Amino acid sequence: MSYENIIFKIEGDVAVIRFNRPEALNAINPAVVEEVNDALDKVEADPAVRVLVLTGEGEKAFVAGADIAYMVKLSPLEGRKFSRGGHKLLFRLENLPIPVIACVNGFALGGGTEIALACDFIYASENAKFGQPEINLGVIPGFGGTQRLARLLGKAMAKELCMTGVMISAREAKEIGLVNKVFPHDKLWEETIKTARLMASKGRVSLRAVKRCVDRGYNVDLPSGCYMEADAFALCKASPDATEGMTAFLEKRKPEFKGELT
Ligand code: CO8
Repeated sequence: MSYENIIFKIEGDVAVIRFNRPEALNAINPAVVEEVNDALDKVEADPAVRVLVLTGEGEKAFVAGADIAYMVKLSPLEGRKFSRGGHKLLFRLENLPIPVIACVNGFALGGGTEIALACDFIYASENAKFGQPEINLGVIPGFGGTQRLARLLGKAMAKELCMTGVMISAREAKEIGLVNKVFPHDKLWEETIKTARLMASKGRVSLRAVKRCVDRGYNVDLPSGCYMEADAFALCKASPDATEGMTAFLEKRKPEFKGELT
């Protein structure tokens, strides 16, 4: 499939999806959803890819939300279908076996904040803006925002963001725990790639185990989560990467992880 709405590149062990509709501030429509799904097929099929980064093309936006010109024409049932397509894509992103970083280079509004929320963590530039402005359009978030915001930030903060529709700065987003790190705009990409490459140098099996344990363990009680962690620890121990990592430490050298289970 050739892409018109995203730019997809694999740069060594890091794959990059760039939302690419700068004329509409990278707003999402079904064509974007279809192209991102296709790019995820390629990411999943390539064992050399260790980390995925999502970002926006252009200086102004990561994603300024769902495409309002598209949404205005939808019937209620078509709206539901669009929302479910977004949910499916974001579950897929969340469940990828590799880490996903949202590199938020500008506006991340509505669906833009929701996409970033489905990534493992968010790095943002100083001029990034987050928010759920759907209430200003007479609707509500439709790509999981009411759910993921409440789980990440607590119910009260999720309600305030979704009920006021106000935009918050990257600094405010960091203060409330939405964003991990904020960088000067011209340093954001370099810093994101540095972290992506650092994670890519780790064992694939253990990266996957961390992601699964944190995500799956989050919604269960602590003893069940710890039980899951012990099983995942054993799985990592079955991987040659565990032998390599510990032997390398004892031999005072850098480990070389193969990312295989047997
Ligand atoms: N959809 C379509 N076009 C957009 C969008 C969008 N979300 N955002 C910006 N654009 C377009 C503008 O219309 C404009 O186009 P043109 O040049 O042809 O007039 C161009 O991008 C540039 O935008 P502005 O001139 O408005 O740029 P400003 O710098 O003045 O403002 C803002 C930037 C503040 C980001 C402003 O564009 C804005 O408020 N955009 C809308 C943000 C928004 O409300 N997002 C939420 C959308 S709803 C949503 O995401 C719901 C997700 C789930 C839906 C599923 C259920 C169906």
